[in-house]
Amino acid sequence: MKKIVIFLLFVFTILFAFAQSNVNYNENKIPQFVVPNPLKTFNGKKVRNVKTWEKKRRPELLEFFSKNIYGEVPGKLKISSVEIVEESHDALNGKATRKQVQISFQKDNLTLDFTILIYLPKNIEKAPLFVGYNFYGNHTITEDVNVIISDAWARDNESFGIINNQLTEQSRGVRDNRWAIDKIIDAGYGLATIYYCEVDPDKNDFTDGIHPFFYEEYRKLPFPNEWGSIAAWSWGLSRCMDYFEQDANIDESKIIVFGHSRLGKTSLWAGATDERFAAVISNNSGCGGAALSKRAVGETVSRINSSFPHWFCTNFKEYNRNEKALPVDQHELIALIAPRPVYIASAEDDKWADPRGEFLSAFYATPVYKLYGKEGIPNDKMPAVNQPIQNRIAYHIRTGKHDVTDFDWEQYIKWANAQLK
Ligand code: GTR
Repeated sequence: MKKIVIFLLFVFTILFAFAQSNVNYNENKIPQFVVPNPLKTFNGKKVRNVKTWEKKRRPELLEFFSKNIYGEVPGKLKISSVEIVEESHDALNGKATRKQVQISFQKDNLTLDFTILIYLPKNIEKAPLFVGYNFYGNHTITEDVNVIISDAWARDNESFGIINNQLTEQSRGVRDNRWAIDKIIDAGYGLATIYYCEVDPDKNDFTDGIHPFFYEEYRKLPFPNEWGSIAAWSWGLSRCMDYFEQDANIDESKIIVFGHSRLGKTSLWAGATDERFAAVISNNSGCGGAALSKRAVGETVSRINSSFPHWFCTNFKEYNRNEKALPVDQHELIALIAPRPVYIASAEDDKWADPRGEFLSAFYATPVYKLYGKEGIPNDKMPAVNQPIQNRIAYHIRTGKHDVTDFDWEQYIKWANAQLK
């Protein structure tokens, strides 16, 4: 038995090493490709003004991304009830109000709820707000003992004390380094966060989370053009927005949707599909987020679709090892956010996410922002590390690894101050 295990480990190690060696990080080995022109319709017409962009080009791009990449939401579902399950005016040493708001959905015999943890600065009547998902539960973003621990499914993580897919007290505050709460509140912004697996557990299973609310009984899977998990998480952010519109202490005209990594892919899609979001931040989002797919640097379409078959819609698999067939690329996802402010951020050591590909997307989205008279990224030369470009399209590459740091938040706050005034 022991011998078999050792043999299998050996085989896996070889296979893993082989798979890694196939990852391209070399600029000279990037396939030749043409960057699709965001200002040319699929049947070749030039887009010369905002009207044609908004009436013709934007809708056809949005439709393409919906049906072929993230997947369409198969119907509509309204919030059934909202309950403030906990509230305190004495949070964060007295400078903030904390609210934990449960959003519930009911349909036939199904129920689902998720809890938004909200901190609002006390000295502001109607606060602008950053909203974003977290990876391991609301209680991981702060040491605050009053934050409720979710009982939703969680990926096991021994160092966070997560076993049998259950979150525990042990992980309270373990991710507080990723959420600069004090800086955010001191700058006059609120912060709202939700545990993403409460909306849809991050696993290849369409019978859980919000998905089954949208299917007739005979159906267990979405159609090839229908949503994967990223679209489901984006949908959840829109439901948060529905709530923010009702909360008298929140300025719903200044909601900035934020996300890191897979959740940074999600924030871009949420910003593209829901124009109520005033600004979008996508931190280290990589493949299927800000990075250009056609470069095929680091993580590729086929890799992401095989490691995470549930993130995108089935139609996206058509482009596995076939990026050249894509009539769009991710700069056009950023362009869908125009003219609203959008911030793309990379990390120097996060090669898997292709920092240059993330930067170039921001650059190639610029002509659409220019149509609106807004400034994007001036040229295709990447800025030096830790030297942000902060226009209506903003970009930085910071030193360090795949992560969210105080440096990132300092830039986001400064830029939000300038853009949303
Ligand atoms: C990686 C994945 C990336 C990124 C990341 C994350 O494993 O390959 O696309 O989304 O996970 O979300 O942390």
